Amino acid sequence: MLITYNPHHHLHQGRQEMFRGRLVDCHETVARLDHVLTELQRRVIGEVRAADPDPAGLDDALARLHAPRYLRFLERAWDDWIALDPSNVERDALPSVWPAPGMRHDVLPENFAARMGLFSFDAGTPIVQGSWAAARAGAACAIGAARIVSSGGERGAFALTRPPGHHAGADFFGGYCFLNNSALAAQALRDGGAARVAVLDVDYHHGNGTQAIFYERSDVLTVSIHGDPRTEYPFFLGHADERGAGAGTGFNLNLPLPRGTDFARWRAALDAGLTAIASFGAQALVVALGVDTFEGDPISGFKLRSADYDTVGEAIAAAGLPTVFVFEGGYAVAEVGINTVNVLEGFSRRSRSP
Ligand code: SP5
Ligand code: ZN
Repeated sequence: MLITYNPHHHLHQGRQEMFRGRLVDCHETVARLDHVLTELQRRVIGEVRAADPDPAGLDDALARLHAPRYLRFLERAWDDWIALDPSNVERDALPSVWPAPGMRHDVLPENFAARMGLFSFDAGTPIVQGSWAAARAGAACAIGAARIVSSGGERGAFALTRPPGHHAGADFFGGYCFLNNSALAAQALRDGGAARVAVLDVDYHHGNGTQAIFYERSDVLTVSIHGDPRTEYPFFLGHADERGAGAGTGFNLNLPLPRGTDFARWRAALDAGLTAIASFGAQALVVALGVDTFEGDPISGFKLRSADYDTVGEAIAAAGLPTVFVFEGGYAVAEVGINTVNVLEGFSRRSRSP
């Protein structure tokens, strides 16, 4: 399989995120991706290549799924943050005020702090000077991987990118995410000729952004296995009764599991998700690959062990679909590399000898 990484990912590194009334060090770090790259050098899974950060048609592809005024906001965010107060150059940009339901979302505030609130849902996702460049190149990485799989060049590809994407919606950031890389990869597979595409989100946290983007569409099935939002982030979406709306009714499947879930129970949910993907008749698959389901993850609550990830990769390969893996969460330092590469190794082995 082909592995492409975001060559500009290091331009995004937040300093602190808001957590329960204090600022704590960011969990979403440059080192996460570097751990995966190091492991990919130790165990050769396939060619590792820097992604083209600015391929043809990138901005049009972004505007297919994201609102133009949101993209403009992101592009100018750092300059606007400095314009708000020149001493802000020493601080990451974080929102602190949001429009509640019933307040106006249609009027774009002139005040930048207010605009940040309009386009976000948490105070855990700092914007820094290089965030836009990193996020844009990261989206390019995911779209590029999908285009390679679409063209039949590879059965599988891995977009190794950060910042992650699955919490970002059409017009909001949050959960360390700005642009929805997995959704953009799914759309690229559609544009490449797959009539039905499935997104399988195995990150610990519900893929609320991806669900929202495709909620009323029947051509993209979204499946997410995640910590029950009654107790787990992102809290306000991801329940089992969310099945899609309008034309998309029946094309969203949430499989929430309680904190503390072990691999046997998680694996049963994976099988249910893969069964739904087969019944849907998917012609291509995007895996939103978060490895924050690991027992040692510092911010999550499932109990998967490193060896389990190999089994996950095998099970995904057994679906027999052209597959684009997109890197999402996973925060337990070195094991992030081992666990991610275990998935890819299981997938590759099973792909070669089905
Ligand atoms: C892509 C992804 O996995 N995003 C997850 C975003 C979770 N953000 C909230 C996490 C708050 C956890 N803080 C724990 C502090 C422990 N000292
Ligand atoms: Zn996560």
